[in-house]
Amino acid sequence: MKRISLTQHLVEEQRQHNTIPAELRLLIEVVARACKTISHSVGKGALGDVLGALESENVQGEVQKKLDVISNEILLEANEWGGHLAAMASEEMESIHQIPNRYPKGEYMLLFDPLDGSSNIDVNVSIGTIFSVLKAPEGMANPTEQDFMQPGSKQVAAGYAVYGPQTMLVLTTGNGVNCFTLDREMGSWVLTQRNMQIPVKTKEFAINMSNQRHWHPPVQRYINELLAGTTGPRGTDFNMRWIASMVADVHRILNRGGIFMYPADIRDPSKPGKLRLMYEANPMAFIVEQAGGMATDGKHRIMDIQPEKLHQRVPVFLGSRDEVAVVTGYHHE
Ligand code: AHM
Ligand code: MG
Repeated sequence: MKRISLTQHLVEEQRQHNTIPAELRLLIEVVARACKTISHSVGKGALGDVLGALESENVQGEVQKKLDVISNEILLEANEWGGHLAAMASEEMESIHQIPNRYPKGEYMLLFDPLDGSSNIDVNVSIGTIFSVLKAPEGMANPTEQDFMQPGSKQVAAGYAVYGPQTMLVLTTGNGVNCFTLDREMGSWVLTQRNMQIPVKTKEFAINMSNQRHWHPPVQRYINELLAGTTGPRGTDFNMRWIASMVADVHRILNRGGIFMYPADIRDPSKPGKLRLMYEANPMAFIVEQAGGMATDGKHRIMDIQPEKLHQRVPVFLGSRDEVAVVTGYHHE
């Protein structure tokens, strides 16, 4: 098999589609390199003294794990000096991170969830990094938080790294979705899946069932119908998977179909769901749509939502098109 590296793939994509300017390519390569470093720390586990929690909490009041903070620092340090970025934002930081004045500034803005699926860190289950790239407003040397408030449809690139039995990088720049596997001996990303496509139909769903009693009626109805099996309205048996790591759940869905849901519920109207629009929902929605799937907040296309806050939460329904359409339809009835 001819090995195609991440660099070669991006250069070829630029020649073919003209959508990856050199600056964006370098930015993606720096993010990919940071993910390699995070993968290395994750792989060390207790031997690298990276497990366990810190005393600190992040802006959402969640206790930070050591690896959350380590991964955040790796991404900040790797991306600060390259000259491709105007600013960064992270799930782990309250406000945006300006590029220090000692470095040149570029035209892009990077957003990330440095380590997604934190509850899995200490039990050696797949976790990941999610990122999204936006353009800074023209001529803006020091973007403000307001400049990040762009709908997901404005993303120029999005991707995730999944740290599982293998470390993989899944990436879109708007011309389909491609997957790279980290060759640990060579330290390079090798293209292993081209143009990933989510099967349109599925018999597999992913949701945290322990919240069932709190869901709104459209979600109750949809899941009850799936659970009813062959004698129910869907006339078929559905299977369930929940890794509690969005990256790993989405990765499974990209490969063999399925629907992933993290709905809002009746408990706290000020918290519409758990997942964050800018670091989780938007980049995953971009990837899923590019792979022929669908992503909504129950009512609207996720990538059309006009963000109001950096750490805004949204309900998420994404994956195989036909199933996302059904549950979205129930929200409109
Ligand atoms: P995190 O960013 O704090 O890790 O939280 C996001 C994660 C998702 O990866 C996953 O889908 C979800 O939280 C799991 O939630 P739950 O604990 O309800 O199973
Ligand atoms: Mg997360």
